Amino acid sequence: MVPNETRVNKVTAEVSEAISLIGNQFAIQGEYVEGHEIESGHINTTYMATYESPDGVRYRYILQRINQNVFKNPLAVMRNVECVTRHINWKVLRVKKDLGGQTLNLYPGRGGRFWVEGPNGGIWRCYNCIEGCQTYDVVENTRQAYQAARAFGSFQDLVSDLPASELEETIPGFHDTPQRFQRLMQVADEDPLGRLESVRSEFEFIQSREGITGVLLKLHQEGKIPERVTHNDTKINNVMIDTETDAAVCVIDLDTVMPGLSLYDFGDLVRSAVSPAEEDERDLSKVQMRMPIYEALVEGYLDAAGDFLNDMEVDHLAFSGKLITLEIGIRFLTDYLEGDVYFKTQREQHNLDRARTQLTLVARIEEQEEAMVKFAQKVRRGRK
Ligand code: GN1
Ligand code: MG
Repeated sequence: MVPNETRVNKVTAEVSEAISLIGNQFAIQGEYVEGHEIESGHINTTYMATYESPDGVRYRYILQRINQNVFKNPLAVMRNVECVTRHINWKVLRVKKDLGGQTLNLYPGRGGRFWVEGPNGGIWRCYNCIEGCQTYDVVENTRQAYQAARAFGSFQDLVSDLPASELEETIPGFHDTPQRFQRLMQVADEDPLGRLESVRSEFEFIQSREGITGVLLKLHQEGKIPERVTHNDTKINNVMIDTETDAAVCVIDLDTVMPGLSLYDFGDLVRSAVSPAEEDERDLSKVQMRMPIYEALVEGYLDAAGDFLNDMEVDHLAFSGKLITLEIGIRFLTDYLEGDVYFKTQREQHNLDRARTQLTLVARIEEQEEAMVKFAQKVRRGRK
């Protein structure tokens, strides 16, 4: 994989001081040494804080402020994360005794909860830092794809006995693709910044695919695919990979864990792994659907989750990749038309660049969709 080299940034003395003020509110040992900013994801603000214990050993912690523009009820997010991390830790220790990897843990804060309020407001939580690992934005080979998919399949397995009713729907309609489509139509109608004309072809590409947006929700309504506890943000850089062995160690970013459809989780893996291009690549000729990577994703996911996914789910693995790629393309384009109010951006037209890679990938998947469907069915037959 190509490591995301820009993940850890230096911070000013002022920010470092602010990090220590937050960190010192959590039950972590030692004295604050330094802080760094982590460029992770498009949503939350994330820092790494290093503490030194009295015997001179340094420990690192992840401090994260929940983006309340995105998560309107941050305490519900925290309740979900607490529930899931507790369940996974229990299950890894008591049921899957062989896993033995690192898991995500929350540290208690002042006030007895797993979050504290920052000096300038906001809800912060503190996680352990998964050591010896890295996240990656682009998959380089099939081994890595297999590992990542197996990790998300195992995650699905780990939470399979957690009742969905324990979790709150923190972002209603998060993977309601028809609703995402309607929202784009509405924003295009209003066209607040007059950007629609410049994205006419992207917009029409999406419009012509309205018919597929409701396929998975309909299968669910018809009782053909079940609701499960799902991760909902299974992009490839949400798996911690062991720097030395390339083994997937731990799935991170549990903010969107909610009741949902497994296929959206598998689909997001396809979206984020099959192309050798970054999500915001401007040279669209680099956006490709690499069949061997897709095949490794199917093998890895089914090795971990194949025993409980039903035939209908397996039949739609390829489709799910196309659908969520379209969905994220819709969301990036909507945000571009609205003036970049949701996803963090680093440059002009950033969301438009992102939308374009997604829509190009949809087209690349369509070209090979039939073979992709057949492959998943073949693997399913082989497992029976
Ligand atoms: C956001 O947290 P992060 O940046 O990995 C988004 C996902 C999108 C993703 C696209 C809460 O995820 O839904 O798939 O960007 N998360 C939220 O890269 O909206
Ligand atoms: Mg996320």
